[in-house]
Amino acid sequence: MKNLAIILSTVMMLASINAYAGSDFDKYDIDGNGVISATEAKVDAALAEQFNELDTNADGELSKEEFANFSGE
Ligand SMILES: [Ca+2]
Ligand SMILES: [Ca+2]
Repeated sequence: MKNLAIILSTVMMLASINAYAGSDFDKYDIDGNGVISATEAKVDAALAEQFNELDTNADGELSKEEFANFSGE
């Protein structure tokens, strides 16, 4: 559990740095590899909740196109 807390706080920190990077997609794509992983989605409770629904091709990552369907609520 301690490691998880460290990982999550690191993710949150990186997310806040990237919050100024531009679009919401870029904000969530913390490592900048062009897709949002399930781990990256965890910085936003609503996104994490909708992740499987948004991942229409079920590859475990959200492309920009898949993320476009995210309502943000
Ligand atoms: Ca990524
Ligand atoms: Ca996908």
